[in-house]
Order: sequence, then structure tokens, then C-alpha cells
Amino acid sequence: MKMGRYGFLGWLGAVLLLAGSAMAAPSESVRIGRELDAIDWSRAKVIRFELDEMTFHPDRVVFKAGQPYRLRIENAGEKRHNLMSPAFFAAILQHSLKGGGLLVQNPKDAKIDLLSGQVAEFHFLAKTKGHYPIYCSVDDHRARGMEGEFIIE
Ligand SMILES: [Cu+2]
Repeated sequence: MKMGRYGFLGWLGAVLLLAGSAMAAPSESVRIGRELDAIDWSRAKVIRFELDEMTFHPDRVVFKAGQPYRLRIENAGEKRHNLMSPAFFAAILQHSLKGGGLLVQNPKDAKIDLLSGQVAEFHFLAKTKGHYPIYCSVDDHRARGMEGEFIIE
């Protein structure tokens, strides 16, 4: 029996699947961390977090290391806003982003981007203790007040 080109195509498909799973694309539900599937997310603590012109509400949130969270993010403003914090995104284990928004995973540019009126639920496990600045990287929003702090303790 010969492998032929179908064997190669199968191998190529597997490689493309792997490459695809390493990136988060905009979608209704992006599942990122399969190793966190065992967590009962329905019991995870819900934190409500709002983006607006030109503020975060609340602008300071404390998480406990080792705990799973459902961060419900709403853009209540009229402009596009984001929650940007490469340091915070590096300090958590991500599970999924549901409902809307765009998760950008680039370590230097890690953020969740929401259009006006969009609501997203971000599931993650808090991991590394520390104080992490958060801000909105759209235009001059940070200078106009869209900044704050996420803390893991
Ligand atoms: Cu903004």
C-alpha cells in the first residue's frame, strides 16, 4: 500500500490545524485553552467590567491567584474601545472568549477589542501575582482617562 499524496495532504492538514489553533480569530466563541475544559465555568466568579468614553468601570479589579473568572466586558460607549494589558494577559491562563469581540494574542499587543454595544465574556484562570496596568489603546483614549489596574494576589 502506498501513502502517496493523500498521506502528505493529511500531514499538511494536521500542520495547518495546529497553526490555526495557535491563533485566535474573531468568532462567536474562541476556545483557547483545552487544559482548562475540566473547570466548571458555570461556577466561576462573574466580574462585570464596562468600557465607555473615556473610562473603565471599575478601573481597579482584584483577582485571586488560582481562581477561575468570567470577565463580562461591555462596551457601553459609542466608540470602539479595548482592554489592553500584555502583562496581565501573560499572567493568566486563557480559556475562551464568548459572545463577541476580538482577542489579540500578540504578547506586545494583547487585548480584547469591542465595537460599540458589544458584550463579551472572557474565561480565564488567574495565575501570576502582581499589579498590571490596563488601558485602552484606541487613539488617545488612555491619555483621556481610559486606564486602570488589574491585580492578582
Ligand atoms: Cu477607548
